Amino acid sequence: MSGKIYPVDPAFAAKARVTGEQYESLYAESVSDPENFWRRIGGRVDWIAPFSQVKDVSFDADDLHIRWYHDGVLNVSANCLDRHLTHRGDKTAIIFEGDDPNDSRHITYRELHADVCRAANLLRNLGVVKGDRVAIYLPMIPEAAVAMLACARIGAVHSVVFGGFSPDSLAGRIADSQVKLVITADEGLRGGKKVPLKANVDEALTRPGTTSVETVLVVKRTGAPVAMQTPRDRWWGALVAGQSAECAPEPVGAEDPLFILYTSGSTGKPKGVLHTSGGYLVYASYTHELVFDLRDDDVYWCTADVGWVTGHSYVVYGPLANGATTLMFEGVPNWPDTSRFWQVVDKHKVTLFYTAPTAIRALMREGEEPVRKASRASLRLLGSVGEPINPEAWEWYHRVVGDGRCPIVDTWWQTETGGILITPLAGAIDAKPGSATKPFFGIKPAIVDTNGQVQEGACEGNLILTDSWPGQMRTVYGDHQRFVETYFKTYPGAYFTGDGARRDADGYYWITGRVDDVINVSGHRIGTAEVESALVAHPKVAEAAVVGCPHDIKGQGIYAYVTLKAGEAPSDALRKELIAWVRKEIGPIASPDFLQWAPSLPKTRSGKIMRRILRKIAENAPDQLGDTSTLADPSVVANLVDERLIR
Ligand code: 6R9
Repeated sequence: MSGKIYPVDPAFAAKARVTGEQYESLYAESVSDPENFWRRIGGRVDWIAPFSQVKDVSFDADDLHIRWYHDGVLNVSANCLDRHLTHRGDKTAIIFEGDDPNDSRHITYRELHADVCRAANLLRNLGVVKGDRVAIYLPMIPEAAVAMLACARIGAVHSVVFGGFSPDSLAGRIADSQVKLVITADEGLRGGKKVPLKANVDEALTRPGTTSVETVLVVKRTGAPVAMQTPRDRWWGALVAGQSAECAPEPVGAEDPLFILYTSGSTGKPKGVLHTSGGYLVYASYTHELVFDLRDDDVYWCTADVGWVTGHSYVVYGPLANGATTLMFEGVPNWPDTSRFWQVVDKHKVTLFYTAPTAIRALMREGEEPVRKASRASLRLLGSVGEPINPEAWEWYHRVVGDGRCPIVDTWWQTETGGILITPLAGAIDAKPGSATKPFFGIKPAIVDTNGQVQEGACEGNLILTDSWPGQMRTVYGDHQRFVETYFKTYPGAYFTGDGARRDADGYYWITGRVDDVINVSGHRIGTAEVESALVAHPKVAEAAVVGCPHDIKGQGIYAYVTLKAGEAPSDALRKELIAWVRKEIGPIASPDFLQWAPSLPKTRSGKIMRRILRKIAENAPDQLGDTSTLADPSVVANLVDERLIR
């Protein structure tokens, strides 16, 4: 089970930022003397006032605190822009590739600096001050990065909401952090289809709890007519044009918040993951430089949307802090055709390419021809993120996309971790398809058994992290107790990732997937509880239970069991209606792939739904249901097995 090995390419290693020997010695130093290690690495950021403290951390649930560089003062946007102006002012910071293949442009660091200053001045003039929350609900256009950096420039806290989320999901996020200003666009454009972003904002702002919003700034993207409410709604373009292109960066404490990003958990509403400024920037930029073996002339493309953490750390903050050229792609992999990714690679001479297994699997299904049509000669390193990559997809990515000559970095991390934690370094660590390999500097993973005992050597269990790193989340916005409960109570003294993992005899980590009630759909986290509460909000639904099921392209699909209220009859029309309902309540990514009618659900005598059983039925493994004797009514299982939708 140790898998096939792809050794480090000696030619790559000869020029690599980190070699095998350097990895071993730096890793050893980073975990034995984190204080000195991170003191040195902290110097990669420009500080307005230098830090003297490095690490101040306790994972003890009764005294939980995580602080890095906490007496340092900096400005994140100045680190991403101003400090590059002398040497890289005319270098391209952002390459924008629009949904339409004829729509692209380059933005230099100097231009981006001016755009961000204008936007920051605008926000200030609209009354946004340090600490205020700003929601960003935009497509993948340069204005999204500009808006994020403008917030950072004035010390405002951004909360980017993925453009695929519904008005209700947006409203929930706005209400939770009492957002003062929303930045959106008239419409988004993806794969030739329009997304009514402004109309969604209008609808969201009719929901309870959203009256904190004073201003809605609207970027013109498609030019479609949209309703503008005065004085609330204002056009971004006209207003930024009138602002000064200079804006003094606000001095921000290392531990002042930079952003909130909502992510699904196993229970309740999405959590507002809070990241702060200093440690986050050190960690995002450092991992970006080393994991992607970054050079000054690289053209780096991460396909993630800024609505996800990968878009924060590895489209915007990491690359820009490193003075890199980062490509922002508005479109989708299969429009106008399934060769699009590789056409974009050739068009902009992309050297470093970072995408998700779900995209690789979808493209793999189309065969090699759409890939082979493009040269891809510029590529030198490939990355994967978001979910476990199955070895078949890894091999195809390597052999076809990378022509067998580009190393692959399979990077494991989470919204909560701020940056990559387990990954190969291409010049240092031999790859094994399907394994995220070894911990990055400063990261101390451990595997625990069901009793919480840390295991040694080759083993399998739950993945924990026994020490902090600068990019770690600091709290759940507005609910510190939930932070403590979710991550630090299960295994006292350690951060619990929610993932299962195996470690092989070579010390390689193989992430096996979520061990909690979170489903990883196309690399996006969906809480089963969220989908269940959307379903039961429908007037005809009495009860619902949602589990993950295998899915060829998405990795995991959403499998829902629905019990209707007395007097309601199942029908195909109702099934479609319920699926559409979830789409509308949460967003298209949460639509159930399968919806099975359940006359009743398997429950324990105390009334708890036995998801273990439902998962096995959804996996088409009715012979592995295990012990059903503790069920209040074991007979309900037979019906569910008979009627299962995957066989
Ligand atoms: C960055 C990101 C986090 C969850 C995580 C895990 C899964 C991410 C992975 C991976 C195996 C990888 N995950 N990368 N599993 N191998 N290389 O995706 O953040 O959206 O918060 O998801 O994704 O299950 O716990 P996020």
